[in-house]
Amino acid sequence: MTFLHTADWQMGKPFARIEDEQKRALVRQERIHVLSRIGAHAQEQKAEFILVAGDLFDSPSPDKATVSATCAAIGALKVPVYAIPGNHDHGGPGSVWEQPFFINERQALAPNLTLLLQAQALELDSAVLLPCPLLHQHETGDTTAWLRSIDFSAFGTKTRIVIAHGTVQDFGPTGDDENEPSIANYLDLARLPMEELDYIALGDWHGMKQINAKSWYSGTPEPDRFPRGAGNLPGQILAVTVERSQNPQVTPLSTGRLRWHEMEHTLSEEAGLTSLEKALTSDLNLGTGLDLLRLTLNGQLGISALTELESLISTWQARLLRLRLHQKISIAPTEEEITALTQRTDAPLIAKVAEQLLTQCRTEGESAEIARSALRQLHATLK
Ligand SMILES: [Mn+2]
Repeated sequence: MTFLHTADWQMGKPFARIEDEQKRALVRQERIHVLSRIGAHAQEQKAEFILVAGDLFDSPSPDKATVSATCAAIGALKVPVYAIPGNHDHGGPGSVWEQPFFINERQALAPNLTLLLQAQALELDSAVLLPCPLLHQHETGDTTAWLRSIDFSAFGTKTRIVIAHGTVQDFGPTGDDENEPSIANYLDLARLPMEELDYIALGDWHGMKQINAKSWYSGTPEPDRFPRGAGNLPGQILAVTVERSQNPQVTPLSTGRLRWHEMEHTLSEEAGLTSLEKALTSDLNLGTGLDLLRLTLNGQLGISALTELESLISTWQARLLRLRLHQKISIAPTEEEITALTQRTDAPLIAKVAEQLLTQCRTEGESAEIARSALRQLHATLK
């Protein structure tokens, strides 16, 4: 039996840091579009169903347009979809899952979607789903605890699949969810009766990750943030083929379309801006309208080169869906520029001011920053 495992769709994620309204809409829309790519994989793999291991929506109160678009995209999937609530869209009173608008849209547009809102087994023809839904944003207890003491003999030879959302180990100071202390929603897989289970579909970690022979995070199908180190592989779903009492065969399938890049580049007067342009166009192959870039620039540039850089940056700001720039370049006027500013027999006052600004530029702090800016303006005026 084969099914697809996905999680962390986070439909309606606002992407508020993308200033341009059209680009922001495009990035948001891509999260809906990814479902059609998941659907194509479902057909190709002859998947019996699709599991969503939490955080289908980005918030417990998504707007109506997001609810409608999501339900329509799920309805187009042609296979049953089973989902549990995660920390972003937790269940319980007042949750999206209880709102009349969602209930109506699910019925009208996504009759193939089943929400698993309770920790209780759901028997399908070929498998038993064992959901561990989150009913609060921060669950202090382990949502998988109920599986430690149930009678598995009732399920016979059906494949047993756990669906859970949370942290299984300390991946870093704050887990994967920047708003969450890693201690919340902790899943103690070591305490589960592993031999009674066949697959554990995990959500919350946005990269794909295998935890043990039977437990995997699928990651988010469409990347939603800049890379977090090697080994974090978002933009995929998992095709899982599994039988009772056998280790699952898990195949990652690519679904992501947006490209989130991270790059650090050091500029120098000698190398000029060509090295940066080459890095952006040939190395990263940017410019397809699907790229977002976090760029850190180090090094030193002269006054004219810095102005050229600004124009290059504004071009890339237009081309990219987002350019997040960490500008750490210091100004280092070239010999020519220094001469042009300070050796002015025709304007001794300008020469004097330029001398003072140059001295101030070489210091640290705010006054140096102001001096650099003043020097550039002075240089521009004299050109
Ligand atoms: Mn989550």
